[in-house]
Amino acid sequence: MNYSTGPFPNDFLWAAGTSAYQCEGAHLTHGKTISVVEKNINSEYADPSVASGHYQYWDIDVELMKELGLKAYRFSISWPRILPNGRGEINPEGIQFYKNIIKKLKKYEIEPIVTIYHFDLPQCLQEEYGGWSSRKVISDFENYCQVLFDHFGDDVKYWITINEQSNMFQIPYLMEFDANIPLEKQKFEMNHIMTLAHAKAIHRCRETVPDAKIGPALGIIPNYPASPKPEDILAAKKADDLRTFLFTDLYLKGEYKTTVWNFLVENGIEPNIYEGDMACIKSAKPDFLGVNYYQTRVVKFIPKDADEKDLKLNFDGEDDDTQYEAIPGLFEGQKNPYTDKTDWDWEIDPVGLRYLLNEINDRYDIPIIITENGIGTVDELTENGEIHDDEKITFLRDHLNQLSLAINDGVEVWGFVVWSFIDLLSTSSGFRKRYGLVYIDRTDFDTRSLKRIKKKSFNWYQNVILTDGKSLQNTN
Ligand code: BGP
Repeated sequence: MNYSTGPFPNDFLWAAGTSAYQCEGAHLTHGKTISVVEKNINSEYADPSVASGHYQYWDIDVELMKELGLKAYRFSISWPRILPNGRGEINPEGIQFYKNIIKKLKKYEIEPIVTIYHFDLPQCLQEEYGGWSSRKVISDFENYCQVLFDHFGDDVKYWITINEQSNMFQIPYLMEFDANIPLEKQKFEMNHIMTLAHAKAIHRCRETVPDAKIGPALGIIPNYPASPKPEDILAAKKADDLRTFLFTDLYLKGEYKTTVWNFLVENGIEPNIYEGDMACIKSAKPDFLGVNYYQTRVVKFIPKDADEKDLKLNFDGEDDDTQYEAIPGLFEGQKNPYTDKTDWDWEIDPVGLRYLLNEINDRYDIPIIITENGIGTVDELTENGEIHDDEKITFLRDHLNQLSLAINDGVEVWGFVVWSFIDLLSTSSGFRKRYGLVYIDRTDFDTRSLKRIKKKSFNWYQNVILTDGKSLQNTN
């Protein structure tokens, strides 16, 4: 890679991102069928039928990307828009929709980075065989990937296999589980099946689009020990093993981490591994690791016999993120007294990004792209129709500065995707929580004009891109 004299490489991909169900709308029209997440998301406030109106206004949106100066745009393709029955007949309108976007991106020299799977399994496959709980999904996913590589492979050279496999099983509305099987057992079985699907996607990509780069995007929350107590230090390590390195070791080394495997066996929740599974996973080497980074977490040790009533297993997926995950015998999350919090109580920790990137680099020595980073805020339109989202600017500036320090530390990072390009349906909180550089004129309950309005952060990021990050050293 060529390094410039500035803090970022010359060919750094300055990007922004979205995902299909969060921005497109038109969720049951133009040949598309419903996905699991669209069916299960809290419909009281999160209605995917219109979302950000991107299906209708994609053209305006790409014009705005050009104006912003984006070098790359990360978006996801909706499986049920391409294959309404999960497999078989292809929806030509779906293909055309993404072809139009890609064509216009290429015209403006904006590199498409395409996520193959961002939470949206076709609901029909869930009903037919239980979705990710069945090995049948692997060949359907493989076939879906093949359709994408065949139709878009000439123009798309960056592919993300699966978004946030690490979080998928923790957030109830992203998956459907069978009430008759112990939950944790199902989760790790599904995780194994999904890892195989990811591996198959890489194999298909190598065969069909050999000049493309492909890798997964993980949501990673690094864990800090609550104190210098040795038990707490170990608890943080175990939390990282279970919530991060389980996935990175599978993707990047093709192995189950021994500490995690032992934990799974001790609890009788290990997945079934068939002959050939691990060879398939190991031989699917990603070109890069995508990292979605929002926050860190503090954990302390809790004994096995801790009072169950006080324990919260996993996120509840709703607004109240102050409910911390706790696993008796391993760890319990708690608030960090040293970091600021977002309006949704997420820890704001730019230094944590540098820490994480160094950690990954030391373990795996693999090129990295930040596939998501940003902050959800309550943005208000002023009387003049402007949005002064200074909190977002500060957040992004601080994280980008830490990113440049990580690059200086020797970590190879080739791109940064602001989450998100336009305001979209927050996975947990609808339109109250806005991540976009571009405001969408709508609320949770009123779709209003869907007008696109550039926020202050849009102009700020435009300048960052224009100066290749050199403006970061200055002010807002
Ligand atoms: C990641 C998802 C994104 C996005 C983001 C913010 O987990 O990949 O799709 O939603 O988190 O999360 P939220 O919208 O819940 O604030």
